[in-house]
Amino acid sequence: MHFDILTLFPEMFAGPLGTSIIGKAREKGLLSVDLRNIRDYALDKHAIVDDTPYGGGAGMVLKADVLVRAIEAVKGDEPAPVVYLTPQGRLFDQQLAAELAQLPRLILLCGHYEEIDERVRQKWIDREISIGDYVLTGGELPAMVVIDAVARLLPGVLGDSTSAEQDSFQTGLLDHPHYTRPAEFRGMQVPEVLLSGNHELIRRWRLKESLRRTLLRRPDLLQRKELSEEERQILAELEQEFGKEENK
Ligand code: 4G3
Repeated sequence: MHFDILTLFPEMFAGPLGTSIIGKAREKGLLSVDLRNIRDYALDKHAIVDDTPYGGGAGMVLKADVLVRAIEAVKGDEPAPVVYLTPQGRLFDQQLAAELAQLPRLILLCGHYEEIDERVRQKWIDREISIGDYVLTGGELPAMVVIDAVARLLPGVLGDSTSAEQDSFQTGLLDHPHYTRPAEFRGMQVPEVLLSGNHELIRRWRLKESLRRTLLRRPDLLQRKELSEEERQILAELEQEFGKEENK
């Protein structure tokens, strides 16, 4: 998969996209990233990219001509959706990450000022994505979040030990607790079942602890999930343990 990034601050991307799993995946050619500085598409001698808003008010607006020159230059002949990272976009989640991972190419536009000229949005932006209900100084961190979440779903990017299929948002449940050696640490024990070697008991314990966490921390996830008979039964046990009878 190929990502084109349009940004005023390409230097922000080196660390996150050059390190660890994403860096390795790029070395292996499993994904590629092309960084373009929007300022390179400003034609005046001061390379001005923004201007004051019509109608007045605070903040600056990224100029339409500069943005469209950058978008058209990067687009080439191969069609690719242009994604604008903005708090006004569709909330990014695992399902959207999985959808985007099916595409051969994505163009990500990062604003660093309040907004872009609305005419660019109307005609050149295919989708708008928000990584959450908060405002950042720019769309660069959101773009990196999207790339990271999408890239790790691409074939070969994760090793067997970190398979994406076991992810909490793939199963619809939060992850269960994890332990490693030693079996006792400062008087705290690892749950005995995990030392038992009984794989069926371990599987059920993990499922129960996943359900417990989801029930306590993210009941909204449970409402949306299709539950198996076993999951229903374990939930009933948990509700007994909690001594309450909500959550059908
Ligand atoms: C547009 C995205 C862009 C308008 C961008 C701020 C947060 C997100 C920006 C605007 C951003 C997000 C740049 N901050 N939640 N900052 O995905 O007000």
